[in-house]
Amino acid sequence: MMRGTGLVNRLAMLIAAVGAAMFPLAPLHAEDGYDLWLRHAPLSAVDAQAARPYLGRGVQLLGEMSPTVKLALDELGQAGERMTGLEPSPHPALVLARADRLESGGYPSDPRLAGAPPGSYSIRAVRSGRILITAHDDLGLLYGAFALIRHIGVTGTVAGVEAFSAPAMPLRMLNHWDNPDGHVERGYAGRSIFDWWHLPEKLDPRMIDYARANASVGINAVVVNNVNARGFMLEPRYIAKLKRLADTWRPYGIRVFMSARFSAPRDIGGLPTADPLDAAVAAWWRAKADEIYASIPDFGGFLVKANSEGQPGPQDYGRSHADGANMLAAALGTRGTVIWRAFVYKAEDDTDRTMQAYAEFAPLDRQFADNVILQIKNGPLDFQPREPFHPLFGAMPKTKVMLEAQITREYLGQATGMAYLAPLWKEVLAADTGRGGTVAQIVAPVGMAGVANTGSDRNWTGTHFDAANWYAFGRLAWNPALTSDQIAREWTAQTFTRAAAPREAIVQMMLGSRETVVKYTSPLGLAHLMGTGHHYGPAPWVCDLERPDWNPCYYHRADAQGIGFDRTTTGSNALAQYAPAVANQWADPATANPRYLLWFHHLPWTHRMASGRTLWDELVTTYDQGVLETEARAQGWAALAPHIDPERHAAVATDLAIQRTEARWWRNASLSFWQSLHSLPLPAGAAPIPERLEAYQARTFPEAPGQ
Ligand code: BDP
Repeated sequence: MMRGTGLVNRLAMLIAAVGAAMFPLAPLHAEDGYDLWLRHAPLSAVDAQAARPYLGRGVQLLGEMSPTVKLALDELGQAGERMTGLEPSPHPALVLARADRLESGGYPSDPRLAGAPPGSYSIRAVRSGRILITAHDDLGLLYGAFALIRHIGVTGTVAGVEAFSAPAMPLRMLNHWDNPDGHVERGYAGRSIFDWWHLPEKLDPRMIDYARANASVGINAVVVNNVNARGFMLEPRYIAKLKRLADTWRPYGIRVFMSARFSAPRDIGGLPTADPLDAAVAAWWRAKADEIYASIPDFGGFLVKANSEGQPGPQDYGRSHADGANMLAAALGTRGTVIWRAFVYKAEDDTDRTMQAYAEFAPLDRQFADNVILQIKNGPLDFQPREPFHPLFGAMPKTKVMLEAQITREYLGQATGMAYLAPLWKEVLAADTGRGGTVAQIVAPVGMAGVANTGSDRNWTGTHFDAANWYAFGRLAWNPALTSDQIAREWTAQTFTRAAAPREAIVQMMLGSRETVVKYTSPLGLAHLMGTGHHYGPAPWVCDLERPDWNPCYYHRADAQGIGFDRTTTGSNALAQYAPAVANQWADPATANPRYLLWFHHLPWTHRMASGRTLWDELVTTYDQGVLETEARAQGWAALAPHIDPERHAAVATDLAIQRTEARWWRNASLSFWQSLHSLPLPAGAAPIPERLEAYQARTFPEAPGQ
C-alpha cells in the first residue's frame, strides 16, 4: 500500500528503465516519505540472498490463521519482496508459533514468555538455521514479525536477531488533537488524516497505513479527536464512523478511545445539567457507553479535558475532578477507562501556574476509581522546549498516572527544521522523582500518550525528520530504556540509509537538535516566550494579554536588574512541590543545573555563572551557539547529498535553511528585547543585532497554522 502514486511510479519506472545502464541501483519510485520507516530499502545482493529464507511468503505457521497473523505474514511477504527483490525462498526458514503450539512442532518453549504481558514476543535461532518467533497472542507474533523486519532493515542481516521483548507499559497511545472538520489543533502537517465526513462508507486506505506504522512500533491505542472536544462526536452517526475505524485497526492491536466533552448531556442529550452527581446525567452517560460498546465491544474509553482553558467540567457544579471522573468511570464499568487530564489551571487563580495542577490533584490521591487514569504532561507548564519534570509524578501513589508527551512541535519550531525529541522524553522518563522511582518507573504500570504529529501531508508529519519523533515515541513507550541514539540509528537506517558513515552523520545531527532549539529559543531555563496564540516565533515583550499567565513576561519576569522566575522560598516556592532531595538540587543557583536556572531563580544580569561569564554574556553565548548549530546542521546535511535521494534531500535542506533563519530571528529579537531592559552591551565579538526591536515586534502572523 505504501508506494508512490501510480503516475509517479510509472514515470519513475520509465526513467529507471532508461537510466538503468548508468544507475543500476536507482530506486524504482520517487522517495516522498510516505512509506515512513517502512520503506524496506533493497539489501545488497549478498545480503538479499542470505535474508531470503527469513523474509517473504512461505513462512511456516504453528497456530490458527487470524486477521492479525495474516497481517504478520503479509508484512513479512511485503518486506521480503522489497528488501530482497527475489522470489520467495524454496526453503523458508522462519517459523511463527503461538506458544501453546510449540510442542506440536517439536520446538522448546521459551520460559521468558511465562507471565509476560500481552504483545511480548521471543525470536530465537533454532535447529537447522531456522528462526522461530513465538508469542502468547497473535499481536505478539505481529510485533515479532515487525521486530525481525526492523532488525534486517537496520543491519541488513538476520544475524543477531535473537531477542526477547516485552512492552514496558500497557498503554502506548497517540492523542490526536484532530477536529471533526479536518483542522488539527497544533497540527503542522496539513489537514487531519481522519476523513470523518465520508466515514463510515468511505475508508481512506491511509487508515491502514497509519495502523501499520503504529503497530510496527508497538502503539496500541488511539484517541481520535481533540481534547477540546465537540459534543456531537458522541452522537450515533459518529459512533458508526468510529466503529469503522475500530474494525479496521483491531487486527493491528489498536484500541480506539474518544475525547468526551463533559457537558455532552446538555449539549446533545437535552438535559438541563451535566452535574456529575445528578442521577439523570449519570444515566445518560451509562446509556451512551452502552450504545458505544454495542458497536465497539473493545472501545477503550474516554479522554477528558475538564475545567481547563474554558472546557466544561465538574467544577462548574461545585464538584471535584474525582466526582467527574468517577461518574464517567462508573458509566464505562469494567469495559473501559477514563483518562482524566491533569492539565488544569484557572483564570481566577494567581498561584504560579506551574503549581496549580499539583495543588488541585495531589489532595485527591485515593479518591479516583480503579478505572481512572490521570494523564500528566511531562512538565508542569506546557510542552516547553525544556521543563523540569511534573511534580505530580510520584506524588499520587494511590492513583494510576500516565505521561503525556507532545510529538507535534507546538513550542519547538513546529514543522520547520529538525528537533528530534527522544532526548527530551528521555530526560523526563529518566528523572528521579525522589518518591519511589523515576518517572518511567512511576508510569510503567499504566502508560504513555503522545500528542500526534500526523497530517495529510504526503510524508505524514510535515518534515521528514518529524517522522522520527512518531517513531521514537512508540519505541520509548515500548521500552523507555532504549537510548536516543539507538532509536535514531534504527530510524535513520530504515528511513534514509544503512551505510555507516552517512547514517552516523545523520544520527549526530538528530541527537543535538532539540538542544539547539532550546539554545536559540529558551536558554538557561527560560520558557513560554513564543508568539501569542500560535506559539510561533519569539515574543518575549508580550505583556498585555487578558490572563497574566498567558504572557511571556509572566514567565521571564525580566526588568532592568534581572531575569527569571523565583520559584524558591522567596518566590512562589514551587520547589516545595518536589521531594526534598529533588528540590535541594535546584534550590541554590550556584549549584543548580544551568538547564533549569531561570526556571527556578530570578537573578541579576550580572550574576556570575560557573563558566565565569555574567548571566547576560552567558545568555548571548547560548543563543549564538544555537544559531551556529543550525548553520552547522544545514552544512552537514548539504554534504550528505550523494547519499540521500534527491527529493528528500532537497526537502530537508529547505527545512534546515528555514530553521537557520528562524534561529537568527529568535536570537536577534530576544537579545534586542533583553537589551532594551538593561542597556548592557553585547559581549565582545558577538554579532550586532541587525534590526531595531520595533521591527521584530511588528512582525505578526495571524494566519500561522495549527491554532
Ligand atoms: C496547549 C495548547 C492547546 C491545548 C492545550 C491542552 O496550546 O492548544 O488545547 O495545551 O493540552 O499546549 O489542553
